[in-house]
Amino acid sequence: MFFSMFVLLSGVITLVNAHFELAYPPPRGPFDDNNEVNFCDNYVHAAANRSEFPLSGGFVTLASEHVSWSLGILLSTVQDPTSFDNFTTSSGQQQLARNYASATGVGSFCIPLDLSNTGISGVGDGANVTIQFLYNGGDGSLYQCADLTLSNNFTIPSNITCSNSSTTNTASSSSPSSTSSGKNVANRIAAPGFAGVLGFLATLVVV
Ligand SMILES: *[C@@H]1O[C@H](CO)[C@@H](O)[C@H](O)[C@H]1NC(C)=O
Ligand SMILES: *[C@@H]1O[C@H](CO)[C@@H](O)[C@H](O)[C@H]1NC(C)=O
Ligand SMILES: *[C@@H]1O[C@H](CO)[C@@H](O)[C@H](O)[C@H]1NC(C)=O
Ligand SMILES: *[C@@H]1O[C@H](CO)[C@@H](O)[C@H](O)[C@H]1NC(C)=O
Ligand SMILES: *[C@@H]1O[C@H](CO)[C@@H](O)[C@H](O)[C@H]1NC(C)=O
Ligand SMILES: *[C@@H]1O[C@H](CO)[C@@H](O)[C@H](O)[C@H]1NC(C)=O
Ligand SMILES: [Cu+2]
Repeated sequence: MFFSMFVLLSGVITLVNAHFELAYPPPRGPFDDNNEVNFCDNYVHAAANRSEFPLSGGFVTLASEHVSWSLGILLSTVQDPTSFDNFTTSSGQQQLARNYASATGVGSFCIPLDLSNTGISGVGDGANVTIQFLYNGGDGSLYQCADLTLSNNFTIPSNITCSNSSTTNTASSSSPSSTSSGKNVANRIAAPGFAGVLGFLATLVVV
């Protein structure tokens, strides 16, 4: 009974705190958990230092802290996209570099992103574009952006690894992970879970 309360409590608290974190390409600014509900994680202007990104055969990596989630990737060809309007087509629809797709698992994910076949006008060698990640793990839409310069001759450095390492069980997600972003996730999930357990034990003492 105590064990099941433990699992239940830490699970609930994890859900309340969990989000997602873009790892590669680097986001507009340092990850801000509390502002992820806002446009571009509340970094309103494009970064001056854009990341080079391959026009074809690219990939993105992120850490998911929710077990069940969906992800779409919007694209803007505006030099300094400051609003969701700047990520729409001429007919006002979301301009998608990757269609929404659902996935399961907490941990690190690598998602292929070939921008050369999106058919979006203005996407080409040397173009400045911004991609905006739209993630939903069940607690509303969350956003992070990366400002890019596309290139035909750029290859993602080999120290940026593309692999998935996840678990669908949050209770075991504090086990060591092979990637740094995985560790971050595990730490952030473990901390509130542990605090929750302490709170629960404190309640028991009071009662
Ligand atoms: C791309 O953005 C950089 C600044 O981030 C700017 O210096 C450069 O002129 C832009 N390139 C194009 C093709 O607009
Ligand atoms: C841009 O520079 C800032 C400040 O030095 C840094 O935090 C950020 O990671 C850099 N972004 C990219 C895409 O290199
Ligand atoms: C970007 O969005 C802003 C605010 O909605 C709008 O005023 C501006 O015209 C847009 N820029 C482009 C190039 O579409
Ligand atoms: C790679 O492509 C970019 C964008 O077209 C260009 O600015 C750069 O000079 C190229 N670099 C090499 C080494 O060819
Ligand atoms: C990858 O190596 C480059 C130098 O080649 C370094 O600047 C960068 O920080 C490394 N990135 C990671 C994620 O280790
Ligand atoms: C990782 O998982 C995502 C979501 O299920 C999937 O789209 C992607 O292709 C996977 N990546 C690799 C490298 O297997
Ligand atoms: Cu969340």
